[in-house]
Amino acid sequence: MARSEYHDDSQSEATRTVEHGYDAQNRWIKTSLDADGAGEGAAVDRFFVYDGNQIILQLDDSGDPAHRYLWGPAVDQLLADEAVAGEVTWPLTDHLGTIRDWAAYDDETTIVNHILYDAFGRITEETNPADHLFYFTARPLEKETGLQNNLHRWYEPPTGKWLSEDPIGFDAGDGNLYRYVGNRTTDATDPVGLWSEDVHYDLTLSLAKRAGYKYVLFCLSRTLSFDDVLEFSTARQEKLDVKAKVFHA
Ligand SMILES: [Ca+2]
Repeated sequence: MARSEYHDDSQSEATRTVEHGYDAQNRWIKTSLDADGAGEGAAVDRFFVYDGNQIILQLDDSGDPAHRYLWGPAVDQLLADEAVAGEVTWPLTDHLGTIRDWAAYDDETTIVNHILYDAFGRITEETNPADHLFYFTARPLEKETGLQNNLHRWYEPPTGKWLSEDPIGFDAGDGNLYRYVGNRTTDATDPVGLWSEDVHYDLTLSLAKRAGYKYVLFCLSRTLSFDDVLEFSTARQEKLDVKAKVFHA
């Protein structure tokens, strides 16, 4: 459990508190918002149920389902948000998976929310702020704090920074522990938050898997000898084992 408090000044009581709950796998499973902090109002809870690394259900304060989410096979590929008490809305995303529009369909398609962002994922305009959970790169945004959850780290879009160090530390091969995939954001990705992968690798693996292949041999753009490939493959095996679980979950 982690707690954030908001104060008007250093001497005053909290005017708002937010608590986060996590499970044993470090997944964010609960937010408790006390909108008036030390005031008389009670905190309101939200709970999240996961399938692997994706939130598939959002439960309200009573523990009843409020939203159900449908995911595709690609990294953070959100396909639909079903509000239990409302309608199904469909995200229209860009190449990063960022949701630019939410659409509803009832004989005809209607855009129910159009969202504008700055380059670092901060929402600059939203035509109809609803209780959607997913925004920049289709990761969950906690509007109570303005923070985006990325499994092992929270990201703060207004400052464009992670709030904590890379959980794998210097194993990332980067002296700066606050960077994402060594700043190679145009050709690397980190779907789980514990390593980086070449985007071409992920794309090839995904396509090969859909085509029914069980094994894929990857080579870098330079020419590799067979020994190079063996060494490369062995070093990657541990990652692949874990990754396979993620892909086949
Ligand atoms: Ca209170």
